[in-house]
This record gives sequence, C-alpha cells and structure tokens, in this order.
Amino acid sequence: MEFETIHFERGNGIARLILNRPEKLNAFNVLMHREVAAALDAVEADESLRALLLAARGRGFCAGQDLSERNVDGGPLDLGETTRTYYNPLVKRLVSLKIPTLCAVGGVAAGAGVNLALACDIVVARVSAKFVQAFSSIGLVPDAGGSYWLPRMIGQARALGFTLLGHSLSARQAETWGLIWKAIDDDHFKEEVEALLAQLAGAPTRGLNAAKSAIRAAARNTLEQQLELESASQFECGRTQDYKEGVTAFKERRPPRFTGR
Ligand code: T3D
Repeated sequence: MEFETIHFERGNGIARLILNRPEKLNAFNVLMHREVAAALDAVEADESLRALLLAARGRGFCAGQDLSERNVDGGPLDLGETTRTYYNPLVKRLVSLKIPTLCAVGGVAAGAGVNLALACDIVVARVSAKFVQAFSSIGLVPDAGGSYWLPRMIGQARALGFTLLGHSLSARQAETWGLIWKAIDDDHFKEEVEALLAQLAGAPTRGLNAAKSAIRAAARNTLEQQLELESASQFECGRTQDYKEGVTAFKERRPPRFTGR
C-alpha cells in the first residue's frame, strides 16, 4: 500500500507502521490520520499478522497534532470534535488490536505523540528520546488517552507534575517511572526492537491477546470480576493449538513452534 505520510509494510507476520513526516517531527495532520486508519484497516483484516510495530522516521517520534493545521485567528476551533473524530478512534483501535503492539520511540514524543505510544502494549525508547506532555504549553488538556494512562501508569503526583509543568522526561526516567517498558542504548536500539518484534511474532498470539485484554481490563474490574475474566480467558486459551503445542514442546524438551492458532 502506498501512502504519503506513513510507510506501511507487512512481512513474516509483522506489520510495520512508520510515521513519515520527519520535517514536522511526524506531527499528525488529517491525511496522516486517514492513512494510519487505512493501515490499521489492513492490519485488522490480515489474519497472517502476529505483531505490529509503530515507529517513525527522523529525529522525532511524533509531535502530536500538527499545529500548522490549526488556524487560531478565525472563530474558535472545535477541538472536541477533532479529538472525537481522529484521536479517540485511533487510541481505541490501537488498544483493541488482537495482536501485540510494540512502539519504538526513536526521538522526541510530544502531546498526543506520547499518548498514542502509551496506547501500545510495549513501549521502548532510545536513551536519547524524550517525552513531553506539551499540552500545558498551549492551554490544552492531555488527550489521546493521556489523562487516562498517566495516573494509572505513574501515579497521580507524577501525572500532575508531568502534565502541568510540561517538563520533558528522559527515556531513562520514563522507564524508572514505569511509563515505558525499556530505554535502550541508541547503538543497540534497532537490533533490540527487531528481536522484540521477532519474539512477539513467534509467540502464541491468541494467548497474548487474552493476556493483554485481561491486564487492560483490570483497571475497571473488581477482583471477583477479574478472576472470572481470567477463567473465561483460560477456557478459550486452553482450546488453542498454541496451548497444545506449548505443553507438548515442554514435555518433549524442545522449543515450541507457535502458529498463532
Ligand atoms: O488540535 C486538536 O485536534 C486537539 C488535539 C491535540 C493533540 C496534541 O497533540 S496538542 C499538542 C501539539 N504538540 C505540541 O504542542 C508540540 C509542539 N512542538 C514542540 O513543542 C517542539 O517542537 C518539540 C518539543 C516536540 C521538539 O522541539 P525541538 O526543539 O526538538 O524541535 P523544533 O525546532 O521545535 O521542531 C522542529 C520542526 O518541527 C519545526 O519546524 P521548522 O521550524 O524546522 O520548519 C517545528 O515547527 C516542527 N514541529 C514540531 N512540532 C510541531 C511542528 N510542526 C507542527 N506541529 C507540531 N506539533
């Protein structure tokens, strides 16, 4: 599929969605939203896929909304409508994909750029990358799920400081705070990302999907509900070929060959 603002490719069970407006630090304009949505359509329809990489070209990961698209000299803009139309569906789609998602943050992530990364299952970042909740600098509220993820992931005190002060957070600090999975030395970044992708693409896909759904549901469930969800998920996972393969491989003392079925 050919796009203008993203690069999208599929192969070996892996979809790679690469933001490609490096001159704007990969800020989102309407076309990029539409092209990302089309790429996600393709991901959802392709049953051969077992992992998604979200990454970006150039020195930035994503600077959030493209502010050159916002004409603030006319009447007031309806940003409720733009977030409902573009960012909210994107966050919901990323979160509910049935394959594991890996976000590789190779440079600065700002505004919605941070929060879209947080919608992915695993986030890694170059040590040189940084994260900025840039909303406070332009009088906005963290959107694209930011106000949802931050207190859950890093606690209210840090969420408030990070958001209200607008200070940038280094990748190491983001890792220490539990905002991301891992900060990786720049020299090893590409190979570690590829290794993680290969691991995810070779994993028992349905089991991973059930696991991520359960962990994401925990924030809104009681213990009773969560225990029942685990049992229902285990019922489904116990019927997969990958479960059978995992147990068989264990007994035969060999590496499992998961197929995602
Ligand atoms: O509008 C709605 O629908 C509501 C939804 C909002 C979602 C949001 O994401 S709101 C938040 C929007 N984002 C920002 O406010 C971030 C703005 N950018 C920055 O604060 C800084 O650029 C960074 C901290 C991200 C990086 O700083 P730095 O010094 O490394 O780079 P720079 O020189 O500022 O930027 C490099 C270029 O990218 C520059 O272009 P130029 O001068 O070289 O032609 C800059 O204008 C451009 N750029 C960076 N961010 C944006 C952008 N262009 C358009 N929109 C941007 N968000």
